[in-house]
Amino acid sequence: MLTIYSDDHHLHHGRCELIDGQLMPCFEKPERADFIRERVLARQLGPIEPARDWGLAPIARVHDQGMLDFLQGAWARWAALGQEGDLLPYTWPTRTLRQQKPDSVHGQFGYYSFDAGVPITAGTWQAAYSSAQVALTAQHHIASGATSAFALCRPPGHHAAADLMGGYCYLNNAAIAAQAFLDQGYRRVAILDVDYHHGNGTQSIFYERSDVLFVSLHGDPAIEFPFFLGYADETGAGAGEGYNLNLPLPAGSDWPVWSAALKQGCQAIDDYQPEVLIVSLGVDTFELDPISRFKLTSPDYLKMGARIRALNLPTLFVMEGGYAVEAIGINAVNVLEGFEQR
Ligand code: OKP
Ligand code: ZN
Repeated sequence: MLTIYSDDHHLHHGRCELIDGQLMPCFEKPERADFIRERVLARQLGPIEPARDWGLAPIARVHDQGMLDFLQGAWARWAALGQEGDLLPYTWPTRTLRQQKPDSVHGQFGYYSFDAGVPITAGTWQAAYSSAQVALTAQHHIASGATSAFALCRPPGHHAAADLMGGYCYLNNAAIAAQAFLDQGYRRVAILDVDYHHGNGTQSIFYERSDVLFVSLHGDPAIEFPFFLGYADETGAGAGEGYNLNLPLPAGSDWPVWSAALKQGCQAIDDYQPEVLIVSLGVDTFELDPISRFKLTSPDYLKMGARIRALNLPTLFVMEGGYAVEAIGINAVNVLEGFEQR
């Protein structure tokens, strides 16, 4: 399988995030992608190629131009204020407050985010932009006839909505790739999100559309981030009614529980008869993940890949979460090797 990778992800290295009332070093760190890349090489999964530059247009097909302008320009505005530390949002337009974009950089960051897990550093725009280009380059290979490709994206994307960043995500790489398929003439795209967290951004982008089926297995949002989306009764709206399937699972879910939900999700994908499958590949379902509560083991990821292969669809894997860095390469590449039945 071909892997697409960009070194630009190193340009994004946030310092801190708020966990359990304490400022901790960011879990979403450059070593994550480095370990995955090393495992791809060690297992000889296939060639690793750089991203090509497809420009802003395919990103703007999914994201709000105001948010893109903000993300691109935020660091320069922050630095011009004499600041050197990470830019973090801290006030959001929640209930009782007005939904309008203020003038200040902090106010605008609150307007374009839903949590504080999105530090903007000097290189964040370039890293997020290149992460989207990684997804688009892998998308191009599948549109050109490849049966699979691995977009080694970092930063991840599935929490990012059209005009909201959050949960370590700035640009929704999987959604940008899905829209690119549609813009190139595909009529039905399925997205299977196996990350531990609900892909609220991806769901919201396609919620009222029938050309993208979104299926997500994740920790029950009643007890898990992102808390405010991802429930089973969210089935789509308008033309999108019936094209959104959430499969929330309890804390402690292991392979028997998780794989039963995967079977249900795969049945829905099979019924939809998509022309292509995008897998939002998070491996934070791992038993040793520091911020998650599922119990998948490293060998389980081989079985996961084999199940996905059985759908018999051209498949684009887009990297999302996974924070047990010493195992992230093994687990992510296990899915890809299971898919290839090597
Ligand atoms: C991003 B992805 C834990 C706080 C977690 C955000 C998690 C974002 C996950 N106490 N905050 O879906 O892997
Ligand atoms: Zn996650």
